[in-house]
Amino acid sequence: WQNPDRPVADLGELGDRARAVLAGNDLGTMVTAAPDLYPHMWSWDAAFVASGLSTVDVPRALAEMSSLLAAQWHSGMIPHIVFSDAPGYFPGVDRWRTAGVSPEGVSSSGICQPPVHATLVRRIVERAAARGGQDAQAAEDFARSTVPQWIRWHEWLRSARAADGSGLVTVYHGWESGMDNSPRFDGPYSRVHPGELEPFQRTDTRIVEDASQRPSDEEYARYLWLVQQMADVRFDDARLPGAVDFQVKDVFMSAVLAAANEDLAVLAEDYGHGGEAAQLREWAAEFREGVDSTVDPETGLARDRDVLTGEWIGLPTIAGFAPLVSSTDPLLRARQSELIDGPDWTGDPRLAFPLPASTSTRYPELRPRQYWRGPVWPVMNWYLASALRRHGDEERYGRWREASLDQLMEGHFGEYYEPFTGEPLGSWDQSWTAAVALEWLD
Ligand code: 2M8
Repeated sequence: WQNPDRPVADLGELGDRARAVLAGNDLGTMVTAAPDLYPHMWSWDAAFVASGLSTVDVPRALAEMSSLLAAQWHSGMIPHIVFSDAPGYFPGVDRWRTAGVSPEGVSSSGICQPPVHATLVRRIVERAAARGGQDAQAAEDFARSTVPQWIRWHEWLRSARAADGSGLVTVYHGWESGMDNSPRFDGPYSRVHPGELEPFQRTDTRIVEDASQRPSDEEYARYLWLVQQMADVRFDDARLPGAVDFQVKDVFMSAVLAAANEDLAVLAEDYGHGGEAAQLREWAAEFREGVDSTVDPETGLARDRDVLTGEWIGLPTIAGFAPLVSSTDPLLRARQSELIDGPDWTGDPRLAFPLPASTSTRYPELRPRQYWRGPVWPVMNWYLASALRRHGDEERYGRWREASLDQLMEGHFGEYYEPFTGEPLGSWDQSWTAAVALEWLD
């Protein structure tokens, strides 16, 4: 892969271009996840985007989070897509059949995504506080008024998705994990047999013309079948367990929630909701322990579990490093850190940049160009690196920062990258990629 047209001259230009990508994708009250492929707001994308934006414009970053919160369901769920008026994405709001279920005036999907929000809100608030003046005031006002909504979001996750006290969050769709077609879900999806499905036309493969970079049509049929099953019970949390053919304890999402509970406890204490902080810390511990308990002693990787069959899912994907996000066990952290430096991951000498791919590059089923089956995702690398740093690992953070900036200098802000050639894949000008470029540069 040789970049013909867009190499970036220096880090200053990288920052300018990243800011231009976010400005170009900004509809005013939401930054779309990508210009053509994803012309709406995605829940976890919005949190990363807001964090990146806060390096430039704190009020705009807070407005992004407010737009997302405005779509919160009465149950407390924050939906995975908030739809803009732009056409061209499938499945759109009509296919979701959320009208009458979502709050009045809200146009959204009916499922959720990983709860990175509180972690990134805390980051934005701390960044703004360090700046002082109006930014600090705006962030403080935002935190004070929205902490209860974030708490409701976490309460919903605990009660609707992890009431069993396992410290592991159930997802009813691969889309909820954010890693849609990761091989982690192949087993559970192989047991989803679409029945009579309303006909559909995909739009993603019209935009990403090389279909091998996207999930297959067979996979999409299963995705749509699950949407239909959930819509048929009107996304009623109590009825989902009896209605949906896909139920997985998602270890990575659980780690995200453990970390976010810690962050929300800090925000709750600082901004007038100290009474709830102890509960949030209890949940943080519960999910932290839940994640640690899934680690396969042989491979050292954390595992998902198929709720419907009881089987562990122990494939070598990036989700196996969930403990690096949440664990406080020094031995486990040391083992995972060593693993991620090793030849199956960032130590593979064939890599264009020493960064972890979404699936081990030694995995026989690796698909280096296909979405969550192998490519390197800049957003994941930043999220994981910031978790490493928070646990004191400045050294690895520094290495990944350098490699990530090298990777991004080709200038397309790709959604994901081919691990061995560094070719940008999927969408270009992807918002969360631009956002993490700004975070690395900050
Ligand atoms: C991808 O997912 C959407 C469905 O939610 C899609 O393929 O249409 C995933 O990478 C997801 O994690 C991400 O939030 C979304 C927008 O960037 O795209």
